[in-house]
Order: sequence, then C-alpha cells, then structure tokens
Amino acid sequence: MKKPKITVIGAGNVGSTTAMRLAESGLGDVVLVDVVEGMPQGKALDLYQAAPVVHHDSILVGTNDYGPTEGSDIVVMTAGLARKPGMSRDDLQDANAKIVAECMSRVAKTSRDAIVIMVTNPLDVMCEVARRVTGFPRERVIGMAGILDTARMRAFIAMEMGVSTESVFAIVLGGHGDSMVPLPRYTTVSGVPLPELLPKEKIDAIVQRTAQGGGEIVKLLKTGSAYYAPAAGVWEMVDSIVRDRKKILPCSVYLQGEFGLKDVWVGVPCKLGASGMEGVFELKLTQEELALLHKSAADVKNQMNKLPADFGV
Ligand code: A3D
Repeated sequence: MKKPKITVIGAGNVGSTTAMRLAESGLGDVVLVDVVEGMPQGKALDLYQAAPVVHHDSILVGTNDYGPTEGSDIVVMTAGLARKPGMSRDDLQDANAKIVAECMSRVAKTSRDAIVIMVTNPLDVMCEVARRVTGFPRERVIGMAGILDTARMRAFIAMEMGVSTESVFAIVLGGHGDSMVPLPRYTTVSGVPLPELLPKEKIDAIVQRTAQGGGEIVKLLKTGSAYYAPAAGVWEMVDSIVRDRKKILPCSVYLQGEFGLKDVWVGVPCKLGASGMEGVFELKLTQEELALLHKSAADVKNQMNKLPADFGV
C-alpha cells in the first residue's frame, strides 16, 4: 500500500521538529519546504540519516519549490514569523497572511485533495486565509492549537498533583489567544473532575498559566516561540487522520452553527479521521462557559475582519 505523503511547509523550529516526529513514528514520507535555499534539503537529509539508528522507513526530502510536494495527502503549514518577547500573536497577522496566502495558492494547485493542518499564527485567522485561498471545504482545513493548549493545562495539573500527565484529561475551547476558554468542569484526573481535587485558587492559577502558556515560553526562549509541544500537537492530528483513529481532539474549526456560532474559526472538540474533520462534538456548556466561548469567537472575528478582501495570489 502507498505510504501517505505529508508536506511540511516551513522548515524552521516547528516544521523541522514536526517532520522528525512524523518520520520517526512512521506516519508517512515527508517533504519539507522552505524559502531558505539549502536549509530544508539539509534538514531533510540530516533527519533521514537518523533512520538507520532510530529505525524508520520514512523518506524525507527537502525542497524550495512545490514540485516534490505534488499529490500530498496532508499539508502541515508552519511557515511564517514567530513571536518575540513583547509581541502578541495578532502582531504577526499582516506579514503571515501574505506568507500563508502565497503558500496555500501553491498547495491548491499541487495538492488539490490534501487535508491542510494550519499552525502559523495568529492561528484561527490564518485558517481563514487558507480556507479562502484554497477553496477547500472545512473538513480539509483544520487548525492545531487546542491540543497544545490542553497539553499545557494537563502538564500544569500533573505538576501540581504529582501524577502522570497521562492520567489527566483537559478541555480548552476558543480562539488560540489570551481569550481561550479552559474548562475545569470537564477536566479530570483519572475520571475525577478537577474541582473535586484542587481548591479554586489553584485551579484559577492553572487556568491563567495555561492561557499565557505560549507567552511564558517566548519570554524564556527570547528568540522565538515554543516548538516541541506544538509539533507534538500536529503529530497527534496527523496520527488520527492517517490511521483513521477518529480521536476527539480540540482543533480550530470553521463553525457552521455549532455552539451558536457561524463563519468563525474557534477551537472546539472535533473528530479527526481519514476524511479530515469529520464532525464537531457539541458538549453541553453552562451559560457562563458559552458566553466566554462567544467572547473568544468575537475576538477572532474582529481579527478576521481586518483581512484584505483579496490576497493578490
Ligand atoms: P521559525 O523557526 O522562524 O520557522 C518559520 C520558517 O518559515 C522559517 O524557516 C522561514 O524561512 C519559513 N518561511 C517563511 N516564509 C516562507 C514561505 N513563503 N514559504 C516557505 N517557508 C517560509 O518559526 P517557528 O517554526 O517557531 O513557528 C512557525 C509559525 O508557527 C509561527 O507563525 C508561530 O507563531 C506558529 N506557531 C503556532 C503554534 C500554535 O499553537 C498555533 C505554536 C507554535 C508556533
């Protein structure tokens, strides 16, 4: 059977780490694309030379053009500027919209049937750029953010309670920004809801740290933003799609009436399988939680409205 072909656009920190995780777990052959001459070729060769040692049969190639990406099953979009200290994700919008539009116009021509996983920030708005430029249905443009946000929350809870991260399950909804909506009520440790396990002040502190989790890493790194955990988030989405696992994962989705929201991208739990985003999982929210989700969606919509009508590609 043919191995899946996965293109990763942007061979920087997130892109190259993603390529490594995908190749080493045998999910498919990987094509790494970047504008910097020689860099994706060098990184792909370096990653491939690890194969005899870490035992995988994935082929990795690097390229500066889209010829080798032709007919990709999955395209992971990581190209674009990353945050530096003092910047918000929205500060990246104008520059990254141009990059995303340019790359997606190439994808639309070379990989018409691909499922696109977006990573470039500001995530939810860049999903809209990809949707408009490719014309792909919402099932095939999906944003990676919620897995990262929930993974951060799970890690903080595990640290606080001294338990395995695997025993912690969390849900974070909303846009990938400061107005994201962590849901402690649906967060459990081995099936027990978090509010029964930790005092409110501790939970509030964890929620706050989760919402600012990206900024915390940017401040520490000083020269860029997080990439190991983001690449793990992409890996989990690709794994669910390639293996048709139908995992329920929090992803940015173009909502069409779910949760009372329409024509806006926000993080919600959805089913990922061989067809891409196979359905939104509409969990029951309290009035207060729903209001927070709508506020977060309004922030995304506000940024979406600042996009140009035409991307010139
Ligand atoms: P970085 O290491 O700078 O890599 C970006 C790469 O994109 C560089 O190698 C550039 O040369 C390349 N690039 C720029 N323009 C193009 C183009 N037109 N075509 C192909 N390649 C191009 O950044 P990074 O990997 O740390 O982050 C990449 C993006 O992901 C940024 O926008 C981050 O903000 C975003 N990001 C999002 C999350 C989410 O959870 C959504 C997490 C981490 C990073």
